[in-house]
Amino acid sequence: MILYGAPMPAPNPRRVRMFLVEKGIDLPETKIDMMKREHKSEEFRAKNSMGQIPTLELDDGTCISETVAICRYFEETNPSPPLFGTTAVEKALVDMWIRRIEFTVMTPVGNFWRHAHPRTAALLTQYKDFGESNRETYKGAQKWLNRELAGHEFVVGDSLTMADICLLSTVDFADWIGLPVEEEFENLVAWRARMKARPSADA
Ligand SMILES: N[C@@H](CCC(=O)N[C@@H](CS)C(=O)NCC(=O)O)C(=O)O
Repeated sequence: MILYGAPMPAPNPRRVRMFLVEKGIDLPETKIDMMKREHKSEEFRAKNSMGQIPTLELDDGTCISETVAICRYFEETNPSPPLFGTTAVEKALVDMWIRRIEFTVMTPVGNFWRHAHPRTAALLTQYKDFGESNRETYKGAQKWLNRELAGHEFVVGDSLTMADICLLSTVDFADWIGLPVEEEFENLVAWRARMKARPSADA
C-alpha cells in the first residue's frame, strides 16, 4: 500500500504519520510536492478527486482519503493500542471531539491561513479583514479548550486518542502560521507539552 503525504507543516498528513507511530506501524510516506502542485495533477486526482493529501492507496487500488477515515482503516487492521476508544461511550466521545476539533478549532485556523496569510495570497482572493477576524475566534476556541482540559491528561480521559492527534497537529500548524497558544491557557499549554514529549510528535 502507498501513503501519499507531505512533510511538516502540512497538518493533515502529519496526523496520519503520528497515528502510525502511536500504532507502531512502519509505513513510509510517499511525498507529494505541493509547491509543484503535484496533488492537483490529473494522475493524482484519479486517486483523490479532491486533489488533497493524505491519501492511502491499498494494494487492490482502492484509494482512501480524509485523514480520519485513513486512521480508522488502520485502527481496524491494527486494533492495538486502541486510538478511537474501546467502549461505546469512549468511541462516541472520541468522535465528538474529533468533530469539535475539526470544526471549532481547525476552521478559524484554516480561515486565517487562507484569508490572512501571505503564503496563500496567490491561490485565492483573500478577504483580509475576515481572515484576521479569525485570530479572535481561535483565541476563543483556546479558552474553551483550556476549560475542557482541566483535570484531564488527554482530550478524552486518561489515554491518548485520535482526538489528541487532531488537536496537536492543529495547534502546531496554527503556531507555524502565526497563531501561538496563549501562555495564559495553562491546561492547554501543559497538555501540549505532554504531547510534545511523545515520539509521535516528531512525525
Ligand atoms: N479533510 C481533509 C483535508 C485534507 C487537506 O486539506 N490536506 C491539505 C494538505 S494539509 C491539502 O491537500 N491541501 C490542498 C487543497 O486542499 O487543495 C482531511 O482530513 O484529510
